[in-house]
Amino acid sequence: MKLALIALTFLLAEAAWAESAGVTQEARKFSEPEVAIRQGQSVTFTNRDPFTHNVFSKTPGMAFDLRTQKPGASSEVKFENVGEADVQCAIHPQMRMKVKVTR
Ligand SMILES: [Cu+2]
Repeated sequence: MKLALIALTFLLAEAAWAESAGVTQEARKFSEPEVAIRQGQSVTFTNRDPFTHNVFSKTPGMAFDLRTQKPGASSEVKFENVGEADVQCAIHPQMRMKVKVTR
């Protein structure tokens, strides 16, 4: 039990620092409240809903806009600057998450 917990902790730490992170949009929600990546890494946003989303961020230095993202579509966003991006969906204002980028 204790070992399993330690293994899980390692897995989670690994996931947080993976080459790139994946976030899905499903049931009008982001799959993660926040993801942590390193400068220069990417986050892939995948729409798993049967309707469109429009994921974007207006955070200075980290802004992007995926525009209309159709069901099943994936888009990769590369983050070149350190900081904390507030990510939202223009169609569903309740959808929010953060991308934390460190050096
Ligand atoms: Cu949406």
